[in-house]
Amino acid sequence: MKEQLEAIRAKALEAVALTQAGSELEAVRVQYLGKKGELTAVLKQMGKLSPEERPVMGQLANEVRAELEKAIEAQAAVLAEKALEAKLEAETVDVTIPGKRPQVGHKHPMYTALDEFKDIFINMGFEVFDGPEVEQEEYNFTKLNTPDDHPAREWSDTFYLTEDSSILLRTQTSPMQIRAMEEHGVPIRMISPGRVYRKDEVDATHSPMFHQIEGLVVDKGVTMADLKGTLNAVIREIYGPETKTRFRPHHFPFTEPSCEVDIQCHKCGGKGCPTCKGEGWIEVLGAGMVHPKVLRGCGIDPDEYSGFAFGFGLERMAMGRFKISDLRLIFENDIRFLEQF
Ligand code: 2U9
Repeated sequence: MKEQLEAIRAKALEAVALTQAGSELEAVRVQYLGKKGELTAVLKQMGKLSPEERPVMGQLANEVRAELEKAIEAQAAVLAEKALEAKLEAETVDVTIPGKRPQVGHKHPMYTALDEFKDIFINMGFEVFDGPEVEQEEYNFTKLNTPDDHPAREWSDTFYLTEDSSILLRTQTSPMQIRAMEEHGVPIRMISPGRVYRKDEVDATHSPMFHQIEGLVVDKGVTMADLKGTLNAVIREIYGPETKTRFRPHHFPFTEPSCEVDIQCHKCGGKGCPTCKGEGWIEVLGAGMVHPKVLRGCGIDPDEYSGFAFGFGLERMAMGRFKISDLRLIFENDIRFLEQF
C-alpha cells in the first residue's frame, strides 16, 4: 500500500503542476481526491491492513492528501494570477495611440443666415412666432384676402391634404401672422420664420419646400415710411451699410399698396453683370401695407390701426450671401459643402 500511496503522490503532484487552467486542476482534484478518486480508493482498503500497519498507512495517506490539497491550492493561485495577467494584457488600452475624431455635423448656412436675421429683428424689438406647417385653407388663403380664383389656390400649385381643400401644407408663413394678430392682438411687431411648400419642380432655383421669413408690424399711425425705414435698416445690416435699395410697385392680395425691394448689384455697382443677370439690381424681398380687409378679418379696426408686412426667401438670401449657385446644394447636406461656411 505504501508503494501505491507514493505512486499516487508522485503522479498527482506532477499532474497538478502540468495543469493550465482551473477546469483542468479541478479534474485532477476529482481524479485523486474525489469520492471515486484514486486516493479515496486506496483508503477504502485500509480495513484489510493489520492493526499495526493501519495507523502508519493512515498517517501516510493523510500526509499525501494534505500535500495534494496544498499543491492544488498553490496551483490554483498560480493559475488565477496567470488568468488575471492574461485578462489585463488583453484589455490593455494604449492611451498614447492618437484618437479617432468622431465626425460631428456642421451648422447649416441656412441657420447661420436665419440666426443673423433673427438677431437683427430681435434687436429692433420684434418677437419670433412659430406656427403649424399643416394649415387650414382659411388661414393660408381666405383670411389673407386671396381671391377664390387665385392661381396659388390651384391643386397644381398647392399640396392639399384633404379632398375638400380645407387642409393644406402652408404655401407661406403668413397664416402665422393672422394667428398672432388674433391671439396676441395689437400693437404687434413679429417675425415668423419657417418651412413652406409649393408644387414646384426641383431645379437650381426651385424646391417644393423652402423657408420664408415674414414680418408684421401693426400699430396706430404705421405708414409706408416705417416700412421703408425698417426694411432699409435690415437690408443694410445684411448686405452692408452702403447698399442701395429700390422699391418697385407690385401686387399681393394681402397688402395694399405692395412693393418688391431690390438691392443694387454689389458686383457691378448697377451696370449689369452675370450676378444680376444684366439688370443692375437684385430682388431681395416683397412687402406692403397690410390690406384693411386682412386687418378687419382679424378683429382689428383699420381706421384706428395700420401695419406693414414683408417676406424674405431664406434660401435666396443665403445663396446671395454665401455665393451658392444651385439651390439643391442647400438641401443635399453634403458635409463637404456645409463645411465651407
Ligand atoms: C399678413 C399680411 C401680410 C407678407 C408678405 C411678401 C410680401 C413677399 C415673398 C418673399 C419671397 C414670398 O418666399 S417668397 O417667394 N413674400 O413678397 N410677403 S408681403 O405679407 C403679409 C403677411 C401676413 C397678415
